[in-house]
Amino acid sequence: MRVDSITLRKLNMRLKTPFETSFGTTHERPLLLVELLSEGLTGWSEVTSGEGPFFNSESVDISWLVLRDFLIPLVLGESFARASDVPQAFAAIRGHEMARAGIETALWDVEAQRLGLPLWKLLGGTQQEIPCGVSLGLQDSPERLLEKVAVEVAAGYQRIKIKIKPGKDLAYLSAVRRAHPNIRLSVDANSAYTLDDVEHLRSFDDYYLLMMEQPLWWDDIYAHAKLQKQIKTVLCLDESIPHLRNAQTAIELGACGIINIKLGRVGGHANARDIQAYCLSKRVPVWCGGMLECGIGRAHNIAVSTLPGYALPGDVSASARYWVEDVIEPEVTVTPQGTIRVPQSTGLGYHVRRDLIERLTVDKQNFRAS
Ligand code: OSB
Ligand code: MG
Repeated sequence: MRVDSITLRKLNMRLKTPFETSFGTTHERPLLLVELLSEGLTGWSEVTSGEGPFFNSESVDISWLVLRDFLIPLVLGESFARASDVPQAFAAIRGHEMARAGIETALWDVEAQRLGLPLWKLLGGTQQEIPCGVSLGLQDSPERLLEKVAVEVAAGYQRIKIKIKPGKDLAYLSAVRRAHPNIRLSVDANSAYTLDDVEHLRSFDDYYLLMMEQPLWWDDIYAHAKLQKQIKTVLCLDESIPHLRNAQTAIELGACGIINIKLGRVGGHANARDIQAYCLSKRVPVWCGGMLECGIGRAHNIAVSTLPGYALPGDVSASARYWVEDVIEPEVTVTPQGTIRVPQSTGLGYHVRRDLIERLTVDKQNFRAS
């Protein structure tokens, strides 16, 4: 597959409701889309960096610069037998996993189309229907959170995750647990606590959570291992796992019992699959995280979630929870049982709405092989 042309597009899409985490609030989601042309086929992907370097060290504008000046020149005009060969071409670049994933995952879409396969089948997926959960942002009051939880439970979602931070945790958690004694419930702190909070975090053990996601520093696996020894709630790492080696370190150290896999955070499908295969071999359940993606990133996440070992509901939910209008057709919908039925057509399995994308585009640059 020769990389003939790559187009980067920046879009601004307004979230239906602002999403607040311990690191900030997103109203407008800046999106960075990659359109890759190869021998007559078009692959699409989404770079999942945020508006600033708050989740990890990347941002939409930083990723754009790294793509433009470093990653695109390494692949433009080059031929790849398989999309899984792309990470090797980027071996000299440190970090910037989300930017790398932008090119790698677009080429996977191309490869699947070339072979006439749905992307999930090319990846080795086996599940035709994937279990879904939701991630609820920080709310102004426990009452407001209870309203949100009730809506998602009624919609059928199989797991509710609530964002927490110091001062917005136990009161919220106990209200939800009291109202819903039997739901699968988890919390995500996005690194809002420290090891001085061990006693406090131990009191979360009373709420029989499915997991506690990334309570401590984004880059500190050892600290999570120390915490895990002192609490019963199973820890799940998100920010701390940018590649397979950190997944191996975390599991060997006992820093977590579950891993959240995000395509962007780990540099694309090949790396995500390496982590999935390793976790499966260690019997560590994984699930697919989300980064408030539009339909293109969401379609890639659905494909990822079909692999063996994705045993827990992911954060991949219906388009309509985020967007008035999504950029794919049909939009992603969730069944009353809280599942997504995996599309059967080739590539991503959804039609990309180029007209809507053009209308929402605020910046665009094309790179063509000579
Ligand atoms: O930590 O999982 C996270 C959103 C932005 C940045 C980090 C995270 C999240 C979410 C939202 O939890 C998941 C989603 O609904 O896409
Ligand atoms: Mg998280």
